[in-house]
Amino acid sequence: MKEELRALKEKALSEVKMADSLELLKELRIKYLGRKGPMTEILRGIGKLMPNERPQIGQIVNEIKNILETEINKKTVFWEQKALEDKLSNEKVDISLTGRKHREGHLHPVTLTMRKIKKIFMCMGFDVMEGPEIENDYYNFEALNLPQDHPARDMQDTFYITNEFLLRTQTSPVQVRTMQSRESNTTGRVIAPGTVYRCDYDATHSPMFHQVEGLLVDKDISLADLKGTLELFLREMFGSSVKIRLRPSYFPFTEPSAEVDISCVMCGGKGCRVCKNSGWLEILGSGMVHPNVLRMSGYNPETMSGFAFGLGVERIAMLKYGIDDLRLFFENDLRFIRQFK
Ligand code: 2U9
Repeated sequence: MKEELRALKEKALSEVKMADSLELLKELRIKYLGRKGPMTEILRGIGKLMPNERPQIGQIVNEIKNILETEINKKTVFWEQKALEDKLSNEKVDISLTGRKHREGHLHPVTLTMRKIKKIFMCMGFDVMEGPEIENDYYNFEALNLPQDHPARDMQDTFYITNEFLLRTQTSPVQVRTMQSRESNTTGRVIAPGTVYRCDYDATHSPMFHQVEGLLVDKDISLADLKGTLELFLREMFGSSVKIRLRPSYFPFTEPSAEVDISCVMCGGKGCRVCKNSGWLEILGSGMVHPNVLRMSGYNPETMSGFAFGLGVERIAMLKYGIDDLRLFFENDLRFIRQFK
């Protein structure tokens, strides 16, 4: 019996020694130490042995069980450790690998142009004012000297929400609201940048576009102030060599009114395709604020005067960057947009 137990011990130990996986060790634990294993069998049949042999055999079996248990546990810890190490090295993040590069975004050319315009006027002491894009007939037309049935309303046909509410065709309502919110006859200089809407669509017009309008009200303001301010702005925008000229024009909200031209930024005034050989480019509209407009906003035109101007941001951006179709700004073609990084 002792000899049998010794052989069993050797066989079990050598199998444990050879075991090279956790699964195998689990099987060996069941095979040798489980309820149906040889050790349990022997202990169960111990009663059949000679009484004097029983304690000795019982002791040997328990010793073998303890030795096997210890060896299986040691090997299990070894293979568990090995599995963990394998997992850690297989799943290791290689921090030396170059990551996937994210494309950096940038501002839209219209935003860039808008920011530049705002910055120049802010440096000249203008406040930036904003207002609603859905306006009513009074602020968009009436208060700007464009009563019902005024023929100039046709040039600013827009999108109506109701008979009274519409998408604003210009940012002038912002200046009207500003004047009306201030105490009568207070001096002020404001610009109103923002989105405006008109029923227009071709290479130089879009149903949605951006404007910056300006208004300065004070005592003794003249056309010379208007010209000086706009000349400074246009030189900052297009370079110090740019020349300007004023041409008489008509706007219902200003009297007198003038279109402002700059010497062509493409040919320097010599004449080219862009300026249609005239050497000049039409850049913005302006004028002295109409007495009716001042009066309707609570100002006294006898003591106060002011000038106003308006420009289309897309038009400025087109001239600044040499773009010949305004629709390119809104088509979201990244090949176009990425050129302005
Ligand atoms: C108030 C009074 C007068 C704003 C002005 C223009 C001339 C003008 C156009 C330029 C290109 C619009 O985007 S565009 O088509 N604007 O020519 N705008 S004077 O005059 C005002 C504004 C506010 C209270």
